[in-house]
Amino acid sequence: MNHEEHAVIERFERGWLVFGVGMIVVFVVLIAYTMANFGGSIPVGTERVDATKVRTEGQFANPRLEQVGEEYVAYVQAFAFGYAPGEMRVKRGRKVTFYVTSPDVQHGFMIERTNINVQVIPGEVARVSHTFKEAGEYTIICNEYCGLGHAGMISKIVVEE
Ligand SMILES: [Cu+2]
Repeated sequence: MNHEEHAVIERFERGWLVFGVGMIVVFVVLIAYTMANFGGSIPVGTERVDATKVRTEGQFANPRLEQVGEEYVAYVQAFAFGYAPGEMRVKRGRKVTFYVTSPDVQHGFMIERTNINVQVIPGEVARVSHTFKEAGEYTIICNEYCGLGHAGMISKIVVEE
């Protein structure tokens, strides 16, 4: 290989190195942007609970949707094979924070047409939040296999104007 060819390869390599580093920067910026603006749909494990006492003690023994100031807080039990509370109704444009746990096996908590999609593990509380920007009915779906009733494990959240 003569000197000229060598220089060409160096330029070519440098170009790809710059491109590679540039892509890493782009990805880091995109991830940071997503976390800053859409971080609510990233589940936060807030606490541990005794799965055998979920139905009888603590916040989840009284599953509910509560209005707290301008926002909502929901304590949700995902059980085989349903959700409590059942249908939830909220106003459009208000932030809803869901705390979800299971008294039995693993479940999923996915709300269609949103980024809410979390695993519900017995013994753990998953926290996610979402602001519904459009009124309508949103189906909540269990997307983690939990037994024979799994396919019918659905609920809904109604967003009103
Ligand atoms: Cu399930």
